[in-house]
Amino acid sequence: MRGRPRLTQAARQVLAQDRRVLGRLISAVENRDPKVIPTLRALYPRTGRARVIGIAGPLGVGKSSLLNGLLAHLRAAGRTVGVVAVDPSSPFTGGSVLGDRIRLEREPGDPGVFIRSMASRGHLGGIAAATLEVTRLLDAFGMDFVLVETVGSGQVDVEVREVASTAVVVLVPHLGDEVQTLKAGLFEIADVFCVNKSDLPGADLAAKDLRELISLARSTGGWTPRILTASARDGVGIAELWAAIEAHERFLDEAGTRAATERRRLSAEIVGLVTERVGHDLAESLRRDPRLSNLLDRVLSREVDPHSAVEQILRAGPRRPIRVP
Ligand SMILES: Nc1nc2c(ncn2[C@@H]2O[C@H](COP(=O)(O)OP(=O)(O)OP(=O)(O)O)[C@@H](O)[C@H]2O)c(=O)[nH]1
Ligand SMILES: [Mg+2]
Repeated sequence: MRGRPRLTQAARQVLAQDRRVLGRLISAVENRDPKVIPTLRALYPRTGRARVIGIAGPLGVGKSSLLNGLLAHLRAAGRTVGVVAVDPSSPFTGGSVLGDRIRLEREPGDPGVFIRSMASRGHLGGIAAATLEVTRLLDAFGMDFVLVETVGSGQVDVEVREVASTAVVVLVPHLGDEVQTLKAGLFEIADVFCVNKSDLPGADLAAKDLRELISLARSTGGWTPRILTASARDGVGIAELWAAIEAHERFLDEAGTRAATERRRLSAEIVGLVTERVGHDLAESLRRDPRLSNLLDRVLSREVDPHSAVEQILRAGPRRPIRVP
């Protein structure tokens, strides 16, 4: 075990709550700029304190509206909050276009809030990898909570599980199609279900349907998902939603599963990073190494099949020894 990595200038600025530097670092993470890695390394030992809460669910169910409500609730209680909205569909825009999408209201200049949108642009390591780094930056910056909204894609919603310790799945009355979505994966990720728009008819019925569905499902690790209704529009049910989130966070601590979950998450992250790095290095070698280029020619001419080529490449071993810093 080596000592703590030296603080970079940018790391020091984040710890001193420099918002401009924080924003710059988030962009660098989003762009997968390797120059940010020394800062991420330096900050890692100072993270692990913030609780990350995921808000997932189909398009337009009121995720951002609920997030607004939670934000106000937490600020009123004096807690600091970082918000990350992940949009899988939009191309990189420097995070401006999404501003409309999250429609978050906040006190301008409130130092206890930092809001950021992220485009995912098909990161090799997945959206989870970049989002995880961003939540860590917000953690190091000193936020008590980081709320992550994922926007309208089942796959991304599932990835929120890799980032958040508590996942809220938001639905609306008249579940119909959403029940199908649930079967496709949302169901497994939810620690808390929130049927929003309870000002519309059918919310209680939807909650009842969910309750039945859940009673059929296996309970995972001793936690039975909470189901509640809310109307973000009318500010109804927000405190209860937060109480359910807190209950799950408490459960993680009391059941002793937080560390195990965190360990699994880190394992997935490291495997993802290794895959990204090895894939990148290999692609480089394939471009540069004449032997590999020769191998490719033989695959092209059907002399060697792709699977045998993989075997040959793996047998040749890594081009560069793996160094553990
Ligand atoms: N009636 C009613 N409408 C609501 C409620 N909450 C949100 N809405 C409306 O639903 C629409 C979508 O709300 P958002 O909060 O943007 O929903 P979202 O899930 O974040 O949407 P995307 O990020 O685009 O997937 C808006 O027109 C809101 O005004 C609610 O409790 N009741
Ligand atoms: Mg939204």
